[in-house]
Amino acid sequence: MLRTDWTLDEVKAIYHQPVLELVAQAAAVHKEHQTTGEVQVCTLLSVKTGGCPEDCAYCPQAARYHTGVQAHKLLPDAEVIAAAQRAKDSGSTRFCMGAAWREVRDNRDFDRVLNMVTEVNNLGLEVCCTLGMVNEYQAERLKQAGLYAYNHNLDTSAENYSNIITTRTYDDRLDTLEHVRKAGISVCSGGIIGLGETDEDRVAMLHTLATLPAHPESVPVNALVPVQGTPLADQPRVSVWEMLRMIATARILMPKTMVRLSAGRQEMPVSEQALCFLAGANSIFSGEKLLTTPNPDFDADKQMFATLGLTPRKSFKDVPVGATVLGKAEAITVGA
Ligand code: SAM
Ligand code: DTB
Ligand code: SF4
Repeated sequence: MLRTDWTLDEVKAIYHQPVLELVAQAAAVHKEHQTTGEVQVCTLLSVKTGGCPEDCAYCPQAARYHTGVQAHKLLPDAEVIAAAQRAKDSGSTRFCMGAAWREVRDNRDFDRVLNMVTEVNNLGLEVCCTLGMVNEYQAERLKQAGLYAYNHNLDTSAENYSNIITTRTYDDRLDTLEHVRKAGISVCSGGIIGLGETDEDRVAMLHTLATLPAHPESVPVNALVPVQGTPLADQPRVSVWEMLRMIATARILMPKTMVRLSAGRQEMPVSEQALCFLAGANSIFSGEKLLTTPNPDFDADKQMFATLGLTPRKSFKDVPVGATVLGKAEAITVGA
């Protein structure tokens, strides 16, 4: 039974267990609700890099920080489609296009992104976008174009949000998630740890995600990649124990959700990543770059899959969006 009525105290109690107890509990939930050993492989492409007007303190693409990221306008369609084809040929089943926009505008660039969505969808990939805030109408257009999933992270707790970002509010973020959900697009939303937040903030963010009207179909857990020039450049790196607590708690709270071990893998030995898979992570980004920072390439991940006996998960297209909703829709996926 999926629950969206978790109390903050319940989440706290799960999160603060001794770490090995927590991982064991999450592994049991994982075994019950997911196919263990199967990991979804997604690939990212920054289709529009840098020059963003927002002030997200972690982000190398914010125009106001001088990070050395090479900004570029929206890539040509053909270049994006060729990158998607390469990702597919390398075994990726989901292709996510990111743009350093505050929000989508109804202009020619958006029309071009809609075309890219259609073309990538035609390749047989699950197509995902992360373009900043969208309204209901824009979400509907993305859906019509063939968008499968939309990524829009809460990033941290509501309480900590204004310490990290001042150019928009937590409610703006939640509104976009509502628009995406309403359009029937699969929701991908998670956060970052290592921003200087407390355990309370981490618990509160997981509580918010797990008590949305329906669980997000995917929850990325990012470790901050500290980038020179951003206000968070000198943050200490997060430890594997912190990642494990986040991943395991997310797995227990949202048993059917894909939990993604996202940014931060470049610095993690295979042994640490293995613990994350044990704790319930079942999705990764593969390919030598995330959006602007390095990431393990397909060959490195192929080797890791061989070492750990993991298999890439098939495309998700036959799973109904909203399968993580309580009750009726859940019954659709039981035994699937
Ligand atoms: N501009 C859009 C937005 O903010 O929603 C989409 C692109 S934005 C770069 C996507 C996500 O990347 C952010 O929400 C954040 O979670 C993550 N991210 C950005 N910089 C990061 C960093 N240095 N380390 C880890 N995650 C990061
Ligand atoms: C997510 O949660 N993490 C990805 C994806 N969604 C868009 C982005 C990570 C970006 C890390 C910093 C960079 O490469 O620019
Ligand atoms: Fe812009 Fe997104 Fe980076 Fe924030 S996270 S500065 S909105 S690209």
